[in-house]
Amino acid sequence: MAAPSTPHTAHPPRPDDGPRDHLPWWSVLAGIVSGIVLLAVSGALSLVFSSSSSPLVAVGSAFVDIVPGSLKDLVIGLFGTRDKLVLGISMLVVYAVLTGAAGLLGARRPVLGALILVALGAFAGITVGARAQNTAADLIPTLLGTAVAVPSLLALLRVARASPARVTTAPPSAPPRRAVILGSGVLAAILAVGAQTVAGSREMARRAAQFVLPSPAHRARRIPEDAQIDLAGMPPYLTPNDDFYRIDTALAVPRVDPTSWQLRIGGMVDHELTLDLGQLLAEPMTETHVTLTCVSNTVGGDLAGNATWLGVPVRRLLERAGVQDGADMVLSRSIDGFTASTPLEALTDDRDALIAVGMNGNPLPPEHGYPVRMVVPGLYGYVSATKWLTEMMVTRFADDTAYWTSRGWSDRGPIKTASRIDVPRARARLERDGEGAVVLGGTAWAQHRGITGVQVRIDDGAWKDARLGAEVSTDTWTQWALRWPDAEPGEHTATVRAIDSTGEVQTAEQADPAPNGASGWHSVDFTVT
Ligand SMILES: Nc1nc2c(c(=O)[nH]1)N[C@H]1C(S)=C(S)[C@@H](COP(=O)(O)O)O[C@H]1N2
Ligand SMILES: [Mo]
Repeated sequence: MAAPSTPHTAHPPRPDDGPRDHLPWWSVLAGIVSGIVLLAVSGALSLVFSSSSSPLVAVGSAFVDIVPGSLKDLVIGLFGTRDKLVLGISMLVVYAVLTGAAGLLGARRPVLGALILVALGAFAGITVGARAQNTAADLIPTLLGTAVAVPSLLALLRVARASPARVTTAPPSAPPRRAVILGSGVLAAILAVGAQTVAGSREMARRAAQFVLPSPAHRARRIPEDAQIDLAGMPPYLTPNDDFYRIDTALAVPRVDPTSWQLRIGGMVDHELTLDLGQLLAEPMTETHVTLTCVSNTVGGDLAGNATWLGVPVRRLLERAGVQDGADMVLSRSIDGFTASTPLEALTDDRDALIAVGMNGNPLPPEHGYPVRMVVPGLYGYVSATKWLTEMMVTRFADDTAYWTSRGWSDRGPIKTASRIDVPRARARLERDGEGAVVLGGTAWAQHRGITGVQVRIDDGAWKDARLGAEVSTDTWTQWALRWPDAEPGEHTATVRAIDSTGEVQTAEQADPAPNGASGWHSVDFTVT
């Protein structure tokens, strides 16, 4: 098999000429590097367009959307940060294999290598184009990335082929010099892109921080000090924004431009409304404490957080729009195409359902929906808490479904009464105090009904009433503590259950998160010393 000759080759190399083993590896590397060029160039340009115009983000998001709904409790991690990382790494591995193959095949037939790269670019382009929030302009990063990557591949393949053994008559330094020049060009491009990415995200954070919140017309109740149980290891009563759990299908946090943001309210209404951010911020603001919970939370899990939210009551804007008879649902839509179907009555009764702009005294952090999201007390996030909100359509459950409800999750998402042991942690040790007692503590919630009691059982003993921290509102969680006066040293199991204001005792019946939330009692094994 004749290797491709360079212009400098005086004699065609013989089949066994040169270190053939090296040739494919350099070509594979050439393919991978040009693949990186594609991602780097398009990734950098996506800073100018939108996060969803990045091919990596678009392909990953498409994958997330295709995963069947029945897998949601398995892929719950997908929505937590770590499994997003796992998805990203798996995608990069597949991509490295494909671009490596482009290099390998390109070693023999450069056109074939180039075609594979073009095909990858086209696939990415189609995926980018299919994202709900993208416009034709969002294709530009992928197009330009591919346009730069293909000549890079051809150039790198030439370098890979120009191994010293073959270039017999060329000045000996020519191939290395070319390689150095090309290599450093690629490296410089990657570094430039990296720097841009960091600068871009800093700029984003800076802009978010500049947002000035209006002061509330209706202030939230001050949180009494004894809402917080004074016990080491208890979570803070209000969850700091940085520690607030994050669940969404967004691989890259959508970058919403506050200056062009608009909220449309339409569907079964008498008058459609459109508000920009200035108009929304000019509305009288309500401040309220609400505990948010994810339907994917498992018994004892931590996909729940409590914050002080600031926003405009949904009720007021719906009144202004004039909801028509027969409607029973509002389909809210995020800039990235995520939708939630919220029962109309939860948005029009007297609860503090908000179109929120503030979280714990700050503008919403980007990952929690900047600039505007929904917060509805009493409902799981998947049917109510749309982040990066852009649209609310008044409609009927009979006519429309939302992101998760079209994947098998329940239409109605009332939060189940739940309780959790935070102290001690599983398999931890509790040391007896001077009087031989230990203290257990935890959190209970039944949003919009409220917690009226928490009971704890040690081993097979009787249920004992825990002391409750102050109740701030029925929409927030309540902390509890139980002192066990004559704690016996040794291994024990504690179990907790809550009672809500309807008098209902939290069910012992175990259920998985799908389709409408986990149930069962939380137990913790621990040792008294
Ligand atoms: N745009 C968008 N909004 C969303 C989601 C999403 O995937 N996309 N997930 C929902 C779910 S399932 C939950 S539990 C809450 C979580 O809000 P948080 O991340 O601020 O805690 O957001 C809701 N809002
Ligand atoms: Mo969720």
